[in-house]
Amino acid sequence: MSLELFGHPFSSYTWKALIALYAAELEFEFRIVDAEHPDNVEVVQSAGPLAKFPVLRDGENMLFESTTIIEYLSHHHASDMLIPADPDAAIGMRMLDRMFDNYVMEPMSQVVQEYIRDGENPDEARVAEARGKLERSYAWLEGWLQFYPPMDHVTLIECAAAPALFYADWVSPISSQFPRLRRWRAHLLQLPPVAQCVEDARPYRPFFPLGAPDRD
Ligand SMILES: N[C@@H](CCC(=O)N[C@@H](CS)C(=O)NCC(=O)O)C(=O)O
Repeated sequence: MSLELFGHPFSSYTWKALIALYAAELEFEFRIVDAEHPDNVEVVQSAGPLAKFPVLRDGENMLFESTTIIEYLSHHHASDMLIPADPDAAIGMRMLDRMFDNYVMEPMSQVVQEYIRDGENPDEARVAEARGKLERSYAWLEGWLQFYPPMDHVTLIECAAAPALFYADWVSPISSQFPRLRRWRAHLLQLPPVAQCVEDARPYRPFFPLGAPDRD
């Protein structure tokens, strides 16, 4: 039975799962979730309580939550290449995954949501608070990167980091105060599985609520 991923090419969490699928060189069907594909929307609605994507279908198995999807792919289809089988080695990786989702993706998406709510008149206090959180995360990552050299190998960390940093930098540019983080973001974007996501999402850039920058 073939793997099917339901998501959208411009969605950061869809990228997270796509990067894993591309890195493990797994065959899969991409099912776009949009108004023109109501069947795919229905699958996503039936998978989890809030109809969020990505969703992975593997025969009888239906999974939502990008990290869970990567855990499943790594264990069942990729010989543990995305998350080490050794529990201790995996703990640090899972902590970083939570770091990217909760402390980078979340404040980035708070800013985006504020512009979706009212692009002309976003709540400046909320935007400033979310950008402040991003700055604190950038500072933490700058320190962490002393011990984590850029790798060509893709793990759960790269899957979570690449989309989070790609869009976070659009919302709150990573300043020259954080040279290691800037270099690592550039490194991540040129990894083939990530570059593929960047290219496939390019046609949707005009829909970015803050206006997509003319780079990347
Ligand atoms: N924690 C979820 C977050 C998924 C998520 O927020 N997906 C967004 C797209 S990037 C979504 O489904 N948005 C549509 C909606 O919330 O209705 C995961 O890791 O998969």
